[in-house]
Amino acid sequence: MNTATARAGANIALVKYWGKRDPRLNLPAAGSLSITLADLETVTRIEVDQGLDADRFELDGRSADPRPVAAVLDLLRPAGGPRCRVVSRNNFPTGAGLASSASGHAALVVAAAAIFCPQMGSGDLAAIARRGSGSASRSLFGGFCQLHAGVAEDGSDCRVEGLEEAGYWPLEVVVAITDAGPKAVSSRAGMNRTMATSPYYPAWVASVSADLERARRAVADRDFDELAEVSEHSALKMHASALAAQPGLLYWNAATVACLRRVRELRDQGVGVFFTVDAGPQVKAVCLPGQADRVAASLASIAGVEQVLRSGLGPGARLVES
Ligand code: 2P0
Repeated sequence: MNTATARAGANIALVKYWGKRDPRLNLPAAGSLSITLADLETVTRIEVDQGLDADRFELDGRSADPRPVAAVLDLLRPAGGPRCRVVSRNNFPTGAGLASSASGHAALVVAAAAIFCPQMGSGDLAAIARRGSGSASRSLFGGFCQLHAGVAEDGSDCRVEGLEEAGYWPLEVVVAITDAGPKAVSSRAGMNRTMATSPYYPAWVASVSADLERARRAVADRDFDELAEVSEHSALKMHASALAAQPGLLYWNAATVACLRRVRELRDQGVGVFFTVDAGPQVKAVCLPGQADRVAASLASIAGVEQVLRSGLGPGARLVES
């Protein structure tokens, strides 16, 4: 096969990943638990081109740095294997804290494996996606999944466990975009700085396994109130550890804070909704089925909210017939 196209949804961690136990192998210091989105996605086409002497990468219609893409391709193709033309498109703002690196790497790995390693199983694919971006391994799975950090030095027990498919609990996500521009500090740089300088980082890592247990149980019981509590706790704790870095990482703006407050007001009024925030200023509001219209209208009315996106939960990364 000389060409392959794959699509992958972004994912939103409810128990966050923030920090690594091995930066070289990109092994997380603690596990994470996420939902995969249906409607915020990356579509990536790879074409082998024997005439190229280096990989080419086009992202959202523009030529982009091919090195991260080449590094992932090198994990899948034979040494000295052919170079590729990679064309990738996100249907949502890139690099703004909306998990574009997760969906992007997941789509890339699935398409590249179809060309170079068609027999590869999902566990090995997830490990390669993780090397590209820790959160990407979670976008290989649909619905609800958990990334286990493992303890083995070679990363062999760092794996993703599918918990439930998307239809098990059809939650909806409303994303309030408060600044669609690229963020000032990447997730990778931000977590490295937190690991190196935040006095709260050890406490963050030590507390994640209890959050994972709580979140798993909440998903198994479809207990929304419990999932809301543990998810908001995990997000705020991740940001607390980042705020305590030197210099402190402040990913939020005024509209971010206004959205967080609004989500809590709505919940106090009986609306099934909770928030989470990643390494950027956007707020993701996770809603019980039937609640997203009200949540979206309320967040859209906040000063500084530029746009509101919506998504249901969706499947893991997959090939597209080309
Ligand atoms: C997460 N984030 O669990 C957390 C919460 C952002 C905040 O995973 O260094 O791009 O490539 O492994 O996966 C974003 O970090 O970091 C991320 P690398 P990645 O979704």
